[in-house]
Formats: sequence, structure tokens, C-alpha cells
Amino acid sequence: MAKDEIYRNHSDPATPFEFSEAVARVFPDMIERSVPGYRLLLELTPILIRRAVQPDTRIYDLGCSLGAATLAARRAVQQPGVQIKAVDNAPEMVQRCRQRVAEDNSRVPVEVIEGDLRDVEIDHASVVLVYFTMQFLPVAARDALLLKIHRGMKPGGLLVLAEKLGFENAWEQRWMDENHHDFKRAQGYSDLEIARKRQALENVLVPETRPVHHRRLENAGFVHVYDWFQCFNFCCIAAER
Ligand code: GEK
Repeated sequence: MAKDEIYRNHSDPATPFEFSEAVARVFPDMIERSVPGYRLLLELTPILIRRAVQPDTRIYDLGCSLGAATLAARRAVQQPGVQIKAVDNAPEMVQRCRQRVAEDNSRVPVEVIEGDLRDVEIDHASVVLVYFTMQFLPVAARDALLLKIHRGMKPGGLLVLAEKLGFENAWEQRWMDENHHDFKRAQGYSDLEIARKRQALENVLVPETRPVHHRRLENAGFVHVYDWFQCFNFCCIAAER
């Protein structure tokens, strides 16, 4: 696995973060060493999916990157007639994701779509995965996304939303940030790399608080909203239609 050294050697100010070819190349290493709990979240994903997926429906993976959640979902499906649609707007991610899907030996059909998830129609969905991607959308676009997802889901369908969280309480925010940074240090990132990545993500990744997420999910029409996973400032919420 190629090592993420993107912020290792520069001294000039970091430019805003983009999902470039360089990021796609090191992405599995980058996300595992940056998001505490990421691997466990992927391990638990098939368990959620097995219970929620319905025959003759679709699973969507919005912001699929290299398809880690798509492949976890694909291996979980046992019902007939299920298709997976994976969407990402970074061409380098999509190209690598298609390659990974082709190399995987499950027979569940997967379509990898290059496009903005805001433009993709959601239809006949029993499961929608949005892992660490809504956080990159402008805040003003987030209500519409969840409304669209809700409209495209079957009754009883499950949205699984993973996000970096913000906190209203300044002490709690600082505690989470400090522990997250210690996690990154323990993964081998230097203080300079951590500071530069943080600077590059400023105004690009915009976290929101848990109450804001709950309100938005409820306003979109989801009837049951569950907090089921959190590692420091990274969480996953399940919402049933
Ligand atoms: C995983 N879910 O491994 N439309 C489509 N894709 C987008 C958009 C958009 N508007 N904005 C950002 N992306 C993955 C990890 S990474 C999370 C998701 C991270 C895509 C972007 O190109 C990138 O591939 C992904 O969302 C976010 O489980 O890097 O922290």
C-alpha cells in the first residue's frame, strides 16, 4: 500500500485539499491513518447491510473513493436482484475504484459512476452509504441531499451516514482534536504533516454537530435515527426510512 507522504516535505503554505491523482494513489493508507475506527466501520458494514438490504433493490455508495464500502457491501449481499451504484466525482478515484471492483470476485453487479452525488438519481434504494463525504459538500447543499436520498429509498430502508463531528462545547472540541492528533502521531504522521493537512482542509471539510445531523435527518423524513458508532470526532449514524 503506497504511503501517504503528501504533506511531509513542503514548507510553503498548504493549498486547499483536493482529491487529486496523488491523493487517490495513497488513499487507503491516508484514510486508515487519519480516521480512527475506519477499518472497524468497514468490518461492521456488512453486518448492517445483511439486515437492511431488500431483494430487487439498490445499494448506493455516495462518495465511494476506491470502493472500500462498496466492496464490503458487495460481499454482504445474499438477496437476489440487488445492484450496487457507487458514485464519486474524482476521476482518479473512479478509475481505481473500477479496477478494484473488476478484480473482486463477487457476482453482485456494481456500476461505478463518475459524477457529482448531487446530480445522481436515487431510486429503489434499500441501503445508502455516505461515508465521510457529506462533510465535503457545501453546508447549504446538505438538506437537499438527504431529502433526495429519503425520497429514493424503499420503506424500511437504511441510510448509514459517517461524518467527522464538530462539538458545541469548546472543551469537548479541544479534547477530541487533541486525541485525534495523538492518534495521527501514533500512526506516524509528524506534527508538521498534521498541521499542514489541517490547514489544507480548512473550509473544505466542514464538520457539523451531532444535533445538527439529527435535525437534518429528521427533517428529511427519517423516522428512526440511531447513534451507533464513534471514535473521537468521527461518527456514524444510522437512519431508517
Ligand atoms: C470510503 N466513502 O472509503 N460528488 C461525488 N463525490 C464527491 C463529492 C461530490 N460532490 N465531493 C467529494 N466527493 C469512502 C471515503 S472520501 C473521505 C470517502 C475522505 C468524493 C471525493 O472525491 C472522495 O473520493 C470522497 O468523496 C470522500 O469509505 O477523504 O475523508
